[in-house]
Amino acid sequence: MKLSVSGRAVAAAVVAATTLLAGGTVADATPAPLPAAAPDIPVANVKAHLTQFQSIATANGGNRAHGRPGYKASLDYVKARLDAAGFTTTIQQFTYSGRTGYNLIADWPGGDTNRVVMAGSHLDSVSSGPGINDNGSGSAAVLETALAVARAQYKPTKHLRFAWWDAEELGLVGSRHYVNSLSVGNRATISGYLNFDMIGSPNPGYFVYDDDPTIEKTFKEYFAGLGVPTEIETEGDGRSDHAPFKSAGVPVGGLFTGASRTKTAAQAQKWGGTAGVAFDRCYHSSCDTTSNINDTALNRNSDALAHAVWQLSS
Ligand code: DTR
Ligand code: ZN
Ligand code: ZN
Repeated sequence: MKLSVSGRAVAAAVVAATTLLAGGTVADATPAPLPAAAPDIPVANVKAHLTQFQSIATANGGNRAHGRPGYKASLDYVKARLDAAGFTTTIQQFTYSGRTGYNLIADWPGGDTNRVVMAGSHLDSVSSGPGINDNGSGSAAVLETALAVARAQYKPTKHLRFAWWDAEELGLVGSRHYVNSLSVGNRATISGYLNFDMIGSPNPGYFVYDDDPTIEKTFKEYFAGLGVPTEIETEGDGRSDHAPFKSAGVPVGGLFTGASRTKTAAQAQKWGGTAGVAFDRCYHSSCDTTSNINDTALNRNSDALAHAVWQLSS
């Protein structure tokens, strides 16, 4: 549960009074500062980005795939929002299957650049559809969290970096290119990489990657505070852009609401939704549109993303 500022002040006063009554001093009574609390991420803002991605796909052959106009238009949209908000953005180009690929990296000025917290998502879709859940959902939530950092003028101890990958659907190509381009020393500066790939599935589950224990705990505690049970993500390692970071020894974690696997009766009991139906029936299909999103799942995961970014960088 997030304590409000007044709630935290009351809690601190209770600690102080208790300590003084027990013969301690005010210095003993002063609790360590709590990490700054993340702001709520307005799900309407996240959905507005999804509407943009949908419009881009519709205007560009129905997809946002690597090497197609819809991908570059998606990247230009995200970059323009970040530039306007004060981020330092970099486009990293590469070539794959004869087509130019583009990763977008956005650094929030400040913080210890020897301790970098990264949050990322793949921005490309498959060629058969607009890819709004896969992975407009993750891309929009990462974008809106970055914009929330700017709105708050957040000044964390660690350095914040956000990333949008190209060609994940072709085999984690963009994220692998990024990791491979890092020197061993630069890899060591990344204290954690958080991945968000499909976080708004229409028949959602709440899955947390079971990789780095600190990152996993951060997400699990957040959902516990909401009273939402979670399961560890078991669709197999290596299925998204955290894999190249993990292979390079970077602590990783992330969230996932499910793809083509079927929700069990037990899962429907704890999460709602429909048993015997896929978490996302439109996975890699033309029907992965803005209608293929569960707003509650998108909202919860966007807020969990922001919570982890604030907590792990404070
Ligand atoms: N590979 C992702 C979808 C996916 C499938 N299993 C997982 C597990 C964790 C994250 C993502 C995924 C894609 O199709 O983009
Ligand atoms: Zn996919
Ligand atoms: Zn994906």
